[in-house]
Amino acid sequence: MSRLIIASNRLPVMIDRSEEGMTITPSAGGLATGLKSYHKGSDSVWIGWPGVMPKNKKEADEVSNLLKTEQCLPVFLNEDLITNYYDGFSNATLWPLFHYFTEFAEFNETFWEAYCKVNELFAEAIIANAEENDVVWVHDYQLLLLPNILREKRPDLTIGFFLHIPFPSYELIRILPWREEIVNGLLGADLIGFHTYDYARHFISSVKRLLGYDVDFNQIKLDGRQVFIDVFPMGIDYKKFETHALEIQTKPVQERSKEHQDIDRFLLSMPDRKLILSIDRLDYTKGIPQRLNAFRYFLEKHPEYREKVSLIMLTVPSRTDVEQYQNLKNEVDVLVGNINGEFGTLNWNPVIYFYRSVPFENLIELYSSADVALLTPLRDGMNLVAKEYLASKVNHKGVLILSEMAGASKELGEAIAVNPNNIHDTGDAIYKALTISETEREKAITTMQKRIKRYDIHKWASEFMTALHNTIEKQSEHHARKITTSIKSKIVNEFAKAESKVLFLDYDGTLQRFFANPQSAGPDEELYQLLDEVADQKNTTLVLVSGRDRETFNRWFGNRKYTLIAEHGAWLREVGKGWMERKPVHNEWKDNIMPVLESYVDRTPGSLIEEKTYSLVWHYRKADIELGVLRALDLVHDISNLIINQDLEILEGKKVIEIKVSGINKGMAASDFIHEKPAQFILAMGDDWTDEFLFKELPENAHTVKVGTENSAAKYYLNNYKEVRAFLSELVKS
Ligand code: GDG
Repeated sequence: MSRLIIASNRLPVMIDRSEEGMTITPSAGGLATGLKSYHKGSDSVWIGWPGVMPKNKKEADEVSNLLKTEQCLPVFLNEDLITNYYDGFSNATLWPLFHYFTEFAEFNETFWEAYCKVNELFAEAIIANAEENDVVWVHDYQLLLLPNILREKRPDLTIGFFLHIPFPSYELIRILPWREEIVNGLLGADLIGFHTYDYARHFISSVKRLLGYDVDFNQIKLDGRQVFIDVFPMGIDYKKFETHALEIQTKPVQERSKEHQDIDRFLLSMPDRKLILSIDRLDYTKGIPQRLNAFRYFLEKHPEYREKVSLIMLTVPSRTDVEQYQNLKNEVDVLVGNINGEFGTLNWNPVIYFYRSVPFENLIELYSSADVALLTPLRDGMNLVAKEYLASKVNHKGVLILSEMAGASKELGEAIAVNPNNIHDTGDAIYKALTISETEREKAITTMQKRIKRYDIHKWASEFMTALHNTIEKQSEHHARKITTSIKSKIVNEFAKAESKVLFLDYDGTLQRFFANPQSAGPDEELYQLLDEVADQKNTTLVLVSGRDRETFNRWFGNRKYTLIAEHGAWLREVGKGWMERKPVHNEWKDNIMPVLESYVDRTPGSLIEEKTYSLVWHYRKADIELGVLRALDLVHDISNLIINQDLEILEGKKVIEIKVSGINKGMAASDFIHEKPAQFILAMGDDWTDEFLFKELPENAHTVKVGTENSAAKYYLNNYKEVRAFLSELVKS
């Protein structure tokens, strides 16, 4: 059975150096709790940075031994790597960029090199521990390159990836100097999970725009592999919060913690006292100054609430040595001081501000006491605090005000949604939260509670793992027809024995890779040599059959010993002879179609028209990828209406639409050829839609090979042009 290896920057336990030596404590995060059942349930292992830098081998061994008891393995990072990989590329480049704070994003070559290095170190640690076919689940933005490093070194592994922060729009990603590397890094995974559909959609758009891969719904088609993209909104350990909140509520007042008693006293000191709560790390993504300004606006607009409502703001220190964070701290300190100075009284502080973290017990007390949670990040991957607050409101007396920019807002539709940049809107939401009717409040919270109770952290983790295992099945379904060693040797044997042989080979995408500019896609020396060898085989005819125009084909292959079929079968040129037209031309239709295509070129920058003897072709390979696909759909619709009863047909190829005289296709050309020159051994290979005619028309005994992973009438498939070349060289070497 395959084992699970989890990889994340930090481990679910933390190691600290104390006077007695190293100590180990569990970390409280949602991820650790959620994956615990998987982690502990099998002989799985969790790999990550333990949080300390051992001074010597003895200390390193001590850390490793402690971690072993928790099924964890360390990746040790030195100070330099922490500065450049963690503080640098992760937190000063990716974090601001992915949260739409481009002005804070630093692009620094040293950061990048350290980031690559640490991703390599993680890969080494995983590979050293991974058995064949193990499953690896990689987490978050610190390890974006890891999936592809693993894929290249260990293709047997099943790799999942989950991103905990937003994946931003392509407009942001395109700024990054290492954008292709980052997107390619992720594509090493079999399954990539995001919190929301928006993040998934942004990722797919970046893949299409940067790398040009075809995407079918939620599958990205790479050379010979598919990557699945899906949405898994992370949940919390609902039961844990609910149970603790129940315990706290039922505790007699005198047994409650000092902090809880303080809160109780505050609430009871005046009738109608209300508490609004916010909890976050002190980070510029959290919208803390905007929130304070909204609270000030609320107090100005509703003086009747003065002395009645306080905002408890728990702000956890974070990245304290970074300048932006220090500036933010100063800004928040000043704002809190101003509001308290302006509105406060001897008995009342409008903002109760804590700049520290609190133990879990106090956290639950805050959650269960607060009448309103005011969570207004400017960007947030998910925001678990929102869910934790809801789970802790066991008496259902809570209202959630939640930023539209938090991933959680997609699931928590019953919350009061605000745009955190709109101070007035947020201030009015506070008023609404305080005046909402009891029935409405209870209905909203119970609906949300039901939802997040059902899709909790355990469900989240198990859904991801199930989806990851399903990708293995889907990939293997697809591999059923892959040319295996035994199929290959069968074909090679037949080829060696046959007395007459013909090979029909498509050109673009089959023998040569795709180029953005089709004119640059001429044959390279390696290909010429290979094709010459094929054509030189005894009793063998090599036929190149393509949609290309005959002038180009003549220029590339005119002096070679290959038979050429150009323009989808309209023209044939046998070795040593001139071009022969296979069907009389009727071309008057072009005058009607050309203006339509021209109007599409005008409206689709980067697209172009090619005129061939029997056809007109609209290419959109160089157009904006999404616009191109949209226009192609429209074009097919427009042209279909125009060509009724005209003996014309439309072919949809890879980023091309071709309108051509019907009855001319690669299949008919090939079958006419076979009719004239029967052969014992027939092989046909092609990657495109137009090659399907070839696969369908050839006799049953022909070996037909699709290049690529799409559905096909071919019997077998190979992944890409490189595999085709390797296959042909084996054939000729036999
Ligand atoms: C990433 C994404 C995404 C906070 N203060 C205290 C405390 N906390 C706990 C909360 C909660 C967690 O920290 C913070 O939740 P976030 O949702 O902000 O999660 P992060 O791990 O910071 O961030 C985020 C998340 O990943 C999950 O994918 O939601 O968008 O940025 O669990 O309870 N806990 C204690 N004392 C505190 O003072 N004990």
